[in-house]
Amino acid sequence: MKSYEVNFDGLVGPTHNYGGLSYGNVASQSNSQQSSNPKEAALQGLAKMKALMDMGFQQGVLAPQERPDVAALRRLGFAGSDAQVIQQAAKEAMPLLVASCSASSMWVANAATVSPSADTADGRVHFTAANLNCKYHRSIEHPTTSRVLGAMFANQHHFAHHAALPAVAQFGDEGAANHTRFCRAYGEAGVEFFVFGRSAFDTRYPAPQKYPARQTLEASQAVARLHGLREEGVVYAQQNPSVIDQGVFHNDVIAVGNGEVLFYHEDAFLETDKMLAELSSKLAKVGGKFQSVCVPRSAVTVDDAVRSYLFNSQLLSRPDGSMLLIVPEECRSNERVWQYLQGLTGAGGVIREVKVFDLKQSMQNGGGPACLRLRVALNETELAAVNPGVIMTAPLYDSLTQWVERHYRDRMTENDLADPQLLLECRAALDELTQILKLGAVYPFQIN
Ligand code: SUG
Repeated sequence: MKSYEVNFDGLVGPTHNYGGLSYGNVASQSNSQQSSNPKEAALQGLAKMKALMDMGFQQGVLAPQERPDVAALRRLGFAGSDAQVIQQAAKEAMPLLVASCSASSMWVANAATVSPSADTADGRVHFTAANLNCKYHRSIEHPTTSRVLGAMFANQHHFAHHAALPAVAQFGDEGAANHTRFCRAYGEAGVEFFVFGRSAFDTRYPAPQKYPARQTLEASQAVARLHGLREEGVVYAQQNPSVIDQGVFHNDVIAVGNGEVLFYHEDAFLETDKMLAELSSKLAKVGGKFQSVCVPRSAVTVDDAVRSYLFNSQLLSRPDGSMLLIVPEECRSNERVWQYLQGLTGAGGVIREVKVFDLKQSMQNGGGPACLRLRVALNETELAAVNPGVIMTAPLYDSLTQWVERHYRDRMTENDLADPQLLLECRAALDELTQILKLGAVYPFQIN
């Protein structure tokens, strides 16, 4: 049976703004308080989805969330009408209003961890929504994420959904951003690679000194158990704490894998040789031949990687077996990174082509091409069971583009977030979106 990797991209929500909310994420911190352009952000994302679809890749779309999250503000003690809740929060606790307005659900690599049916004990595709509990503005995403994923992958015969892990730092889980899967073919059993930043219960593991390690070993292990993965099909590795301290807040900022290939920075992991050997032997047991492409620090420093987002790229398989790398424009403007990429594609290895996309609106908050997509490997039968409303087509691209043009503002600052009218605009837009994507009622304002 045919199988595919389907990339579901997060549609940028109408409140996209630069709130400076993510300590440890260099771009988020350095662009704090700048004015953003939600319309441009959404159109940049849609352009990438359309381009990948036009290249022949399977592409889907994941809906944004209801923001401002008035219910979250009410849980923090703000009261009255919706407008009063927003105004009171703006007056007394602006950082909380900003957090409740974040469009951070666009980075759907953090929405969930997904295990394809070929890896799981019950032969279903498993999803665990990420609790994202390291940052308040992200910790409020998972209830709606679960409803949206449930509406997209509703068929219980093929899809199993798990609630987010307990919302404490010991089970900090950031989803697919710290998870990669290696396989010979998408429909065959593979090796799932979980990368964690620290251990919550075992003091033998080192931890970063400056910035938080968002993913724990115990969270990754819990996800592997929930999904029914075989021990032989799982490899755990620790991120190098010193790169977390340099701004690598997720592993997908320093490594990306696809098929039988891991593309990574020399400083990305601890005990790299042991980890590569385990990946290689476990992949061999399911018939695969592991290949790694290491980028030496002498060619690209960790700082270059963090600034350019070289590794936050999409590594995609082409029909001839070679691979294509989708990188952000920031890679072309970094001389060393661009030179490295020229050498890489010219060397006759597996990665043959690089395509550049302008995702500046998202990049300024630390979200590159890979952050914007959730990968779901599906066989033909499973793909046919996905809600067809969320699979990208030329007409859907046109409808979504027109929807963005109609509903989005082209400038957003803190003052705009305090405007109660914004909530009404967003709800009107999202109500229409659920009809376009055929999701049914998924937002708090639609179900309460
Ligand atoms: O969680 N930025 C996100 C970026 C997530 C990128 N995802 C992956 N690497 N997979 C984060 O730090 C910034 C929001 C603000 O500051 O307004 C933010 O949430």
